[in-house]
Amino acid sequence: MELEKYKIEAHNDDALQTHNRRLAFVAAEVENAEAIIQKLVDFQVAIPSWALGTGGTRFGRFSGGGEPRNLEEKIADIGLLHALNKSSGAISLHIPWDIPENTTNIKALAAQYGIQFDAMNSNTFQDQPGQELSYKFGSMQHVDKAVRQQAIDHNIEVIKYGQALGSNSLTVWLSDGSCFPGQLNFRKAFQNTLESLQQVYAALPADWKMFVEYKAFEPNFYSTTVGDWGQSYLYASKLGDQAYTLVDLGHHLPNANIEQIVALLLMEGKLGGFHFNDSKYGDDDLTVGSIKPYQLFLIFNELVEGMDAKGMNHATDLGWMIDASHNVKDPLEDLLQSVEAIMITYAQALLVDRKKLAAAQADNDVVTAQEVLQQAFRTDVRALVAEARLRSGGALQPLALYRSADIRAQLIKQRGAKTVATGL
Ligand SMILES: [Mn+2]
Repeated sequence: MELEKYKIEAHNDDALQTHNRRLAFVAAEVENAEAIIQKLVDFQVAIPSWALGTGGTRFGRFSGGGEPRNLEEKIADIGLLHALNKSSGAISLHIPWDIPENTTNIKALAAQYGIQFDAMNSNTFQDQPGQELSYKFGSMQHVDKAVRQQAIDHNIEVIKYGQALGSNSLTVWLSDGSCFPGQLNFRKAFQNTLESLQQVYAALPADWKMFVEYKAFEPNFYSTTVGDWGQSYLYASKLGDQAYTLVDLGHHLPNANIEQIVALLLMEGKLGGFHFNDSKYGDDDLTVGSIKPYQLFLIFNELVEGMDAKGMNHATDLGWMIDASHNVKDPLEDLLQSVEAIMITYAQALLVDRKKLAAAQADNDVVTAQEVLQQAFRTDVRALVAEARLRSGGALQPLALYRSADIRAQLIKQRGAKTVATGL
C-alpha cells in the first residue's frame, strides 16, 4: 500500500499551529537552528530488510499481522516509513533471506519509493536448505578449507547482487568462534578468517567498502573470532584501505565505553558504519534510544566531533543503519521510533558548544565540560526534527499519522493476519 500525499498534507495542516509554536521556542533557544535543520534533512538511516517482521527469540516468535511476504513488500514497507519520516531512504539487504529474483525490477521498485540500496549483508551463520557444507563449527575460520571456500564464494555472490542493485558496501558479520575452552586454536582461527576475508576483499569493486562487524559473544559463548573492535580493526588494517570496522551498539560487553571506541576508530580513519539499537543486558536489539539515550548522545557527540575534525560529510561518509528487532511491537512503529531517536540525538549532538567544551577541557574545568554536554542533551529538539520532515514532505508526527491512517489494519487486509517475514 501507499500513503497518499493528501493524507500527509491534511495531517500536517492539523498539526501545523502547534508545531510552529514549538519551533519558534526552540529556534529562539538555539543559535544554529537553520543549519541543524538542513543537516537533518540530508541525514538518512538505512532500514534492514530483516527488521520489518516481528522479531523473535529462541523461545518463540509471536508474529503480528500483515508482515511483508517477500522482498517487494519489504520495500513497500520501507516506502511507507520513508513517506512518513523522509529519513528512511535506504534498505540494507540480507542474502539469502532476501534474494532479488530480478535485480532490475527490484531496483526500479525501490527507486519509485525513493529508496537506495545501502550495505549488503552476507550470512554464514546459518545453514541454508540444500547447502553442501555446514557452518556448525564456523565459516571463514573453519578447519576445513572447503567450508572456508564456500563462505568466500557466498560473500562474493552477495557483492554481485549488490553491484546489480547499486549498493557500494558489504557488511561481514561472522558468528565464528568457540563454545568451550580448547575447541579452537585462536591464532589459526584468526589466520584462516583473515585469509578468507582477503579473498572476499580481492573481489571488492574499487568503489566499494567492506565493513567488518564485531560481536562480543553469542551464538558462541567462549570466544568469538571477531569479538571486539580491536580484532575488527586488526582485520580491517591488514585487509587494506577499503576495509573498515562496523560498530553495532549491542555487540559490546556490558558498560563498554562505546563513545571512546568510536572516537579512536574515527581518528584512525577506520570507522566505516554503524548499527543502531539499544539494550539493557546484551544484544537485546531494542528500539534505539529506549534504554540508554544519554549513551547514544555521547556516541553521537563523538561522531559529530570526530567527523568534523576530518572534514567528513555526516550524511554520506559513514554507513548508518538500524539493526534491531522487537518481539512485542508493530515493527513499523518500532522503526519509526528508532529513526526518530536517531534524528533527535543527532540534532542534540549538533547543538554542543564545541568552543566552550574545548576551553573547559583545556582548563580542566570538569564541571563546565559536563554542563556543556548536558545543556545540549536536555534541549528539546523535537520541533527541529519535525521541521526537517515537514520541509522534505514528510509528516509532522509520523507515528500519530501511522495510527490514525490505520496502516497496519490495511496491511493485514492486504496480506493476511498470519504472514511471517523472513529474518530473525
Ligand atoms: Mn549488526
